[in-house]
Amino acid sequence: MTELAAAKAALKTQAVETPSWAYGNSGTRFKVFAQQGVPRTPFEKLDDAAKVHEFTGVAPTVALHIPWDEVDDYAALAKHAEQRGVKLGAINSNTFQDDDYKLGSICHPEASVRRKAVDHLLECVDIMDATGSADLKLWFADGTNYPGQDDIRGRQDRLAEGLAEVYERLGDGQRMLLEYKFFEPAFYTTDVPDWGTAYAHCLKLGPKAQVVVDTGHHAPGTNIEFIVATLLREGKLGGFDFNSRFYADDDLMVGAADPFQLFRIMYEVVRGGGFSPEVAFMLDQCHNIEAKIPAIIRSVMNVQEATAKALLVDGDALGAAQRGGDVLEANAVVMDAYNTDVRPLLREVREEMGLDPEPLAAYRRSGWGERIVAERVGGQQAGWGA
Ligand code: PSV
Ligand code: MN
Repeated sequence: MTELAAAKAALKTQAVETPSWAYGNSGTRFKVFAQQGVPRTPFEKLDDAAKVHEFTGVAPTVALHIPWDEVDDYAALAKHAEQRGVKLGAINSNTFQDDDYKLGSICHPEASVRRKAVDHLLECVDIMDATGSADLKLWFADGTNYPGQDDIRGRQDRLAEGLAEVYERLGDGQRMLLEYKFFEPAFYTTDVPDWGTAYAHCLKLGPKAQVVVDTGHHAPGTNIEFIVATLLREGKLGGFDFNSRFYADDDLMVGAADPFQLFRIMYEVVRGGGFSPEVAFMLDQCHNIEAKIPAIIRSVMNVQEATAKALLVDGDALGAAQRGGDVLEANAVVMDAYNTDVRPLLREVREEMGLDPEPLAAYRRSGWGERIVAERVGGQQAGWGA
């Protein structure tokens, strides 16, 4: 197979998971701007997600957030997804929106609050059993705001204890993905602030615990691709929460702020053998001012473009330049791939997959956007906490 044919084959098997919450209303802490036609139920979120998959061909699963996507019958929700051509993906826990969690959740100083948080995580595993989801994605808002507020080391012990209980509950084929974030909402210490802390906990827990890299959760200037390369080398990269940041955890469309960084990350994924079903490629974004479904289609396309460029890096030429100490040539090989216009290649890939080569134009022509505005009248729109 030529390199181009191999790249095309890989692009056809790509899978980007979209987040249910990106289809609902969201905003900053200053204002949530409601949009017309936004889903009112988890079922309607899946209807929208199915459209993203229909036009991109590479967004076959949808992540849920509990309790935002709480329903009486999860098997029925899974069936609804399948009827529309998608499947339910990672179950995201939410231990950050109850008053009880003011001082943390599974790291809280009070045993009763820790119990409540762990019970929620166990409930999420029950939901995974019903939906057939493989991944439990954990992000903890836990931390402290002031020196002395709580015992940093004691909080780590509580974290380890809570995680261990949930880990024991995981069934065959189920994993926990532990996400880190350097600050917010806590501002002095965060209990899982970085990949090292997440890695240390996952290593102790065992093979079903893996680290998830949310691209927006790093300090400015952090070399995220180094983290990706290291976690892959250690067999501990469970997945990504893709999004873009200019300043903090901005949750903008992936590839919008820094497409070169996304390419560098995807290059390490390809280089490290991470372009496989063992690594979950998820979006974690909010579309506060832009139309949601087209923004998610654009994001999926941005991931595809970065991946295509990463697949086009000439490995032989790069290796030769690296071994020969030819710094400029090695850099040129990488930049040549990055500067390739891969849009014609992706159009071909889509045509070969039986898709319209232009997903955004095809979506616009489909009339789905107008239809949901006309039909989704009344009821309460989904959004944070809904
Ligand atoms: C936290 O900032 C985070 O990245 C986690 O993944 C949450 O579950 C998600 O955002 C949704 O708010
Ligand atoms: Mn995230």
